[in-house]
Amino acid sequence: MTSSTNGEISKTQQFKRILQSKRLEFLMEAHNGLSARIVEETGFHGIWASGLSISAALGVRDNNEASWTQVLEVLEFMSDATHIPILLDGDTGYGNFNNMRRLVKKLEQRGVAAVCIEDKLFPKTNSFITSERQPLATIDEFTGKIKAVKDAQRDSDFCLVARLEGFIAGWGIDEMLLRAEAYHLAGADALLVHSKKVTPDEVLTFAKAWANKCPLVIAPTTYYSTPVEVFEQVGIRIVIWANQNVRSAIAAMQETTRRIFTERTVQNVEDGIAPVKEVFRLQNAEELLLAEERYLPKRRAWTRAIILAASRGNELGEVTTGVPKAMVPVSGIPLLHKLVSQFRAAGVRAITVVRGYAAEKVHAPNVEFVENEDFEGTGELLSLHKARDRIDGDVIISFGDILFRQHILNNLLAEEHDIVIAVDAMWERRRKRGANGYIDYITATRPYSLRYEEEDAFLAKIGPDLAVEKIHGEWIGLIKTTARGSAGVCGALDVLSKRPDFGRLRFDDLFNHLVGGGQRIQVLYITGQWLDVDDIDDLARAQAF
Ligand code: SPV
Ligand code: MG
Repeated sequence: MTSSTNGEISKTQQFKRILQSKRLEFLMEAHNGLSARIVEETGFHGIWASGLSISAALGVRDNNEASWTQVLEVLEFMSDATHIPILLDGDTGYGNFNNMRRLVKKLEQRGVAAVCIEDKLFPKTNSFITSERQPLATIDEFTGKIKAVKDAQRDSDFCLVARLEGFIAGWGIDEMLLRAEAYHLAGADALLVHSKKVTPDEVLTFAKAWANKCPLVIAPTTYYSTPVEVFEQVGIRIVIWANQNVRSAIAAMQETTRRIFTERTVQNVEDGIAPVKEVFRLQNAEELLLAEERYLPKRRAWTRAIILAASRGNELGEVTTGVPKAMVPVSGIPLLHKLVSQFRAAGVRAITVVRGYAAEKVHAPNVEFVENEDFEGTGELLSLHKARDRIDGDVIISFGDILFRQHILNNLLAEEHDIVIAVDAMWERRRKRGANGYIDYITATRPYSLRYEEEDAFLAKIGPDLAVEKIHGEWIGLIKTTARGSAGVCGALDVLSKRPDFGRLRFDDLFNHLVGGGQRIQVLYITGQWLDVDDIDDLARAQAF
């Protein structure tokens, strides 16, 4: 049904208003959901679902080669994509009165406001092809069809436009008026007078003789150069621009395709075609993103991972000559690739890798890269700062030289606090020096416990020099932030980056700054099941991990 459910005026009522309008109204051709949406957003009050254009877009002739249900499918997309009424070019109704009745039922179900049928025979031919040879339906047959439509429609505002093909088939004004009278009496809500002439004479003659007994519609495809005021003066109600969208699409596609073919590049056409973003806008991609936020249980698909992979890893010696640590193979697969697959397995699609040393050697499928040219002798925060504009929304920040079991990442993603860090409670088992002899020990509000604890643990302090009795664990190099947490991290980076020693700062400086400012950082305890690759021994362990 086309009636509205939310207080808006229904599409059928909208179309009725167009028919009753005091001004000249225009319908613009569309042939699929995309063109229909463009017609609507441009400002037209209604859409002409052209038989010629729909069949052309489907790659077939305008001879009822597309079945009526195939046309219906196209209409459904058009109707779903828009809020303005659609007048379907229903050809001859795809059969006799009975087929017509069924068509009306289906059109109403799909929110199509009106149908136009022409007084020819099924299968029809386009009016501009061998028109003289096209036989007209008898008046009785066609008026029977009109009555059937009016009896079949459930929505009293559904409209029928009866199209007169008399001029096209070579008949004169008398036959046209005779038929017009009969169609009007049978219940047609409006008449479409068609002409193949390059001048508007026929339609103007008809309009004057008809004297507004019911609204008149025209499609000036051949007499397009006539100013619309001329139609307005004789009281014509609707002008249909019947096929200009499919024709402009054809011209544009031919030109673009030809250039790409001959020039063997898309570079020269790129600026002249719609950007991909415009495609997304027309598809209303934004709405889905908002709906996902509302309805999806987890927002991992939105989470971005930032992997810091700028350092060489000097402790690995020759292994990292010309190849950064992140690209060192572990069981044949570069560390970075392992990390990327783990993030993907957890549903994280957007991945940013900060690279620096031997950047040209750092690659991974479907990730974006941010360059850190100042990797030499600098701390981690400088690298992170290079990706500052990526710290937005839900984010996972990871060192590029760690390996961990998937559950660690999954558990981190499931935590809800604004900033969460993964901390190994079994730090004593490792007792190793990290990169540059540095280990991120932490003290939390409570130690790890085997029992179920009501209270989450929060970071109190982090650094390499904590008194042993104060150490509750070792941060493994994984952080998760929500949008609020990301804003907090960015704020802290903005402050710290003004310090003259920013180039040497590390994550412990960031965390301590945040904690000092009152930010709560949740500690997610894990027990082993991870490793970092700092030296040759680590690498050997990693092969077995
Ligand atoms: C159509 O658009 O399919 C029409 C109008 O029937 S015209 O092509 O101008 O005849
Ligand atoms: Mg047509």
